[in-house]
Amino acid sequence: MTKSNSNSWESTVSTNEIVDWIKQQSTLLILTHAKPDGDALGSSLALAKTINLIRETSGATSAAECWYAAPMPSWAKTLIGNTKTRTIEDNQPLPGAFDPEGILITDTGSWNQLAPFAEFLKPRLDRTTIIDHHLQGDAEIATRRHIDTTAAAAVQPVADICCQLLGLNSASQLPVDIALPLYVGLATDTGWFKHSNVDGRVMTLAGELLEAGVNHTSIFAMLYQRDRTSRFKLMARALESMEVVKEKNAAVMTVTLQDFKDTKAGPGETGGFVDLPQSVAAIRVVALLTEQHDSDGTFTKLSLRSKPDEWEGKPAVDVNAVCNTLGGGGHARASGAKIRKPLEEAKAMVIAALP
Ligand SMILES: [Mn+2]
Repeated sequence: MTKSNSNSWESTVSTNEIVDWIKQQSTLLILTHAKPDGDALGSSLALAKTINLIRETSGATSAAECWYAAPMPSWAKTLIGNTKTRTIEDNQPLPGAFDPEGILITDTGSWNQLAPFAEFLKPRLDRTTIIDHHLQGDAEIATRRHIDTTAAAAVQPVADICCQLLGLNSASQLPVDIALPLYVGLATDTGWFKHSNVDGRVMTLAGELLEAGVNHTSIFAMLYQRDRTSRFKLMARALESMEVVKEKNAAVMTVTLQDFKDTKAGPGETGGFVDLPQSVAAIRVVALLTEQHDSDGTFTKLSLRSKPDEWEGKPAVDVNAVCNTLGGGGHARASGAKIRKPLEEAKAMVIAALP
């Protein structure tokens, strides 16, 4: 039995209690981490679509909307459909007039990842609820938290909430436009059902979502077969930069602002690069360092991945622990950090932090 404590990063409410809380809110704003991925978009949109469906069928007008901090993936539009969303570009002020009764945050609970919304959120923490599956977060953001670190994706607890809101026994009964974003979150956070976080619950939910009518081949094509050539040129730069360190067990790749400029690729086009060197037998840890720019200047974004040595029985490096020492975190096998240092300096710090 886990104890509930309002100050530590653990669950304080069940999904049933979140369902009751949602029903009491007349207007809801749904937020997720900046630069949203499949699980961030999937979890937030499935909730918004479910809440709005209930309001529509009961005669009231739609009342849930999602705000996203750019950049957005190119396929986001297909998932969004007719759901009310707002994308906040870098340095753009947040809409001041909207004052939602409740705020739901999915797939994160850390200030780092919610920075673009911080000024809006801070005076409204008492009306905020978090649904997440990460190992770390800032508990002060919401006293109502459902954190399932055993879930592979945030869409898992969200699917449960959507079913409860609609009075369904199984996700196979969900409308397809709600099943679709859930499937996207589940498939992307598991690396298309191949990461260590896949278990029976993941496959059961995936099966139910397929029964609900999700077309998985068209989702795969939408997510992974619509790249621009600029992404390939950038990928070549990243692979070219690869350095093998730590007795050939770790690979470090860098992508510079100049690489983006030369290849005409956008900041959203580095997805999946960090997974590539893992196909090398000896490589057990991969670091991708991306040079980025925001209103506070240039910084380095770190992505870290690890894999166990299946032949010699060595466990995977806990990259969450490594990222913790660099001010970041995430999951044991997939983590990240935002390092406010120039690329080369950040690279030296990362190599030093690796076991
Ligand atoms: Mn996630």
